[in-house]
Amino acid sequence: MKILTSYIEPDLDGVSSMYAYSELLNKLGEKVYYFIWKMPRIEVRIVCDMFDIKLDPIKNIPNEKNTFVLLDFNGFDQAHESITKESVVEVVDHHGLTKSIHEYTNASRIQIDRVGASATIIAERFKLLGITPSREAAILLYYGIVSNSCNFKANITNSRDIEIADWLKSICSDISEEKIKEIFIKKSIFDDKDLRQEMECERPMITHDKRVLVGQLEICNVLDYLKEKEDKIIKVLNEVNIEKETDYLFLNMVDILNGFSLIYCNLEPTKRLVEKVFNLKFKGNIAKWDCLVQRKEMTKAIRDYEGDLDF
Ligand SMILES: [Mn+2]
Repeated sequence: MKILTSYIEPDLDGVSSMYAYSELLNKLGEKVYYFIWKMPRIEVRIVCDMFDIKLDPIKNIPNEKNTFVLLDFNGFDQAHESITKESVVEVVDHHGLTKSIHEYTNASRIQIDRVGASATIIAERFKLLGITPSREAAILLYYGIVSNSCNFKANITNSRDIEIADWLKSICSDISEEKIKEIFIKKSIFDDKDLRQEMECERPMITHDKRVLVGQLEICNVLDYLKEKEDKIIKVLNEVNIEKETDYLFLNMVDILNGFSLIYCNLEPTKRLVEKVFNLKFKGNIAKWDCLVQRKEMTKAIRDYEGDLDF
């Protein structure tokens, strides 16, 4: 049985990719299923509720007998433990290449393009094959692209994202740009007790023999939020630092409404890493980008850094 999946606790891009790609493959006559590891990100529920979309992933936990299509990630360190390198038969992603990509020896198709969302690549496959996605798939793909590219403001966005999003809009009348702000605002409202989950800082990447953890918080009005919740953010960072035994840890804060991002960090060695690798300067605990930079660009830059990570 072939299973389409993403990383643990996937975001809207991951979920929309698996939902739509399984629909496409099933329409092409191949019987496949999708599986969501743990609870998807809050934006998935927001969009599903808003458009009355029911997700129907398989419930039984996949095992080593399954083959897997990895969507929206390519690093084996992010894959669920039941996935083996040999069981990966396809990868569709838009993150930086990891070393593992050469170890998926049974993968017959790998497409990793530097676009705003993996949903872009999936939507392009529908269009290329002349197959119209269902209303649900079109909506999920569209808002997956919007969300992952921060409404096309992220550095990584390119014309392919804009073109395919326009195409999705043209085939599905339920898609509206007015909903975008509503989704972003809804996504920014959460309880303090869920802050750690929203900071997405549970899985360090291993690179240069170091444990590097980059959290990301995507909200509206980052500076106001920081003013109000800085002590709570520090508390989470300190907690995670000890628990995950990280060498370096920082939080990328993305202002999804105003279209910029900043790095928040309270650890001196990590500040030195950030300043060196990204050529930024800290003022207190904050280093500001002059545009919207996403975590995936930073993790790529850290992985690609030539030299030791000893700061
Ligand atoms: Mn993505």
